[in-house]
Amino acid sequence: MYAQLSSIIDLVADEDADVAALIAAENLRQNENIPLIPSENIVSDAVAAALSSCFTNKYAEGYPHKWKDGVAQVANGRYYQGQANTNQLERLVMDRALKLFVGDEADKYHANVQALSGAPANLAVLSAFLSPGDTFMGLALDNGGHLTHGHKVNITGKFFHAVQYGLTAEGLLDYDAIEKLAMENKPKIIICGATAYPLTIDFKRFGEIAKKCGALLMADVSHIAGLIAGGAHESCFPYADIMTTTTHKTLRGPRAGLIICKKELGEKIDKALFPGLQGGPHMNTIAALAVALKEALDPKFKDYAHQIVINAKALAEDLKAAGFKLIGNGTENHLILMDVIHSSDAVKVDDASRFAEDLETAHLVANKNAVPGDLKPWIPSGIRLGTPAVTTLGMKENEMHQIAGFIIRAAQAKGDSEKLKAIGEEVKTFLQPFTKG
Ligand code: DSN
Repeated sequence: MYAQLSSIIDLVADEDADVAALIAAENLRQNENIPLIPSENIVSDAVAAALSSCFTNKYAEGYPHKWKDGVAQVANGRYYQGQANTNQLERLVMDRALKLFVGDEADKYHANVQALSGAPANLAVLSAFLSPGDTFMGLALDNGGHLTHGHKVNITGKFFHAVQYGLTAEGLLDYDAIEKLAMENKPKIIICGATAYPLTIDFKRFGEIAKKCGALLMADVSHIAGLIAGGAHESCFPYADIMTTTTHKTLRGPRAGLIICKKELGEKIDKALFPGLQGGPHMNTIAALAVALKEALDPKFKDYAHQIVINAKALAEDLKAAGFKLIGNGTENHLILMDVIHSSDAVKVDDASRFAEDLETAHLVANKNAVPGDLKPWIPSGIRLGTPAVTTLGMKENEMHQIAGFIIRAAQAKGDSEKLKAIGEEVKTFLQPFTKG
């Protein structure tokens, strides 16, 4: 898949044949399966190369700035020597992140690019402003929220008092109900953002609710960051006080986390992340993030972001027409959530987990997912699909119609492994023009 992959595999093989074989096998798997998990994407050769660069060797605890009177002063705030290049690199990626997400308002915001991924980014923000037992609000996991938005098994739900909001029976955010809950509970932070919500989020309304109850608004835009960057979804700014995101989903960068906040909140967030939560940042990942952000600043990325949504809508329309029940009745972003148990007889299945496995037998990789109203989230009724990765591969509406056809036939196969494998062979042929081998 990557330009340099065969030489990378050869280099690894000289040292470790087992790992080289696994890398080659994973490359083959990625080339022979349609990637439909909405949180996955495919990074560029340049991002992949930066990830494997010599920056991986460098420890850089601290920041390329020091806080004085609430202002980040450009200075060497690291604890070890040898930081000439890491400091330049981290400042570069901070500047690019601000340019991409707040543009002309960059001087009012601060970026932290050190979170190892989304979960530590979210925990850093919560721990910056909450003491154990303090109240915050987030969308419940079984309604499309994230573990770190206050689920009881996660540290965010154990250490803090997490009030969870949900969706209406139709699968929509109910802003009046969220406002009522916020006024009753007076959270210090409200988190908006989701991992399985197919519609746009009204950040302005969330901002009004947060202001009314005296909370900070944290927008976790992990899923839609690339859509925001490319202008295909409204930005959370200026309504959010803090934005957190992973950088590897629609944003198409390395697996990492990014926090952007109002400047006056920056010092607390920086200190909560390091030394509060993490040690040394992964500078090779930060180098790869710099490359990914440069790619996202390119005008071509706007076309990419809009095509993701066009593709998701095309796929959703065909699936709906075939009888699948779509949560939210369709999609406005990059993902589709289907209640496959309560779909029409033509396509319904009796076990969503097994259907996810059937799809994989047919070389279509999606994930099982709870849908609103599921009484047992560990026995989900849904399948979640997304278009970021297939759009990266260069697919458009025509290919979405073909993918919908494969999914519909996989449902109609009702677990017949011969039929599923036959679809899989067709999928492999279909994918060949889109993969680099
Ligand atoms: N695992 C991510 C997702 O698939 O949405 C959330 O962290």
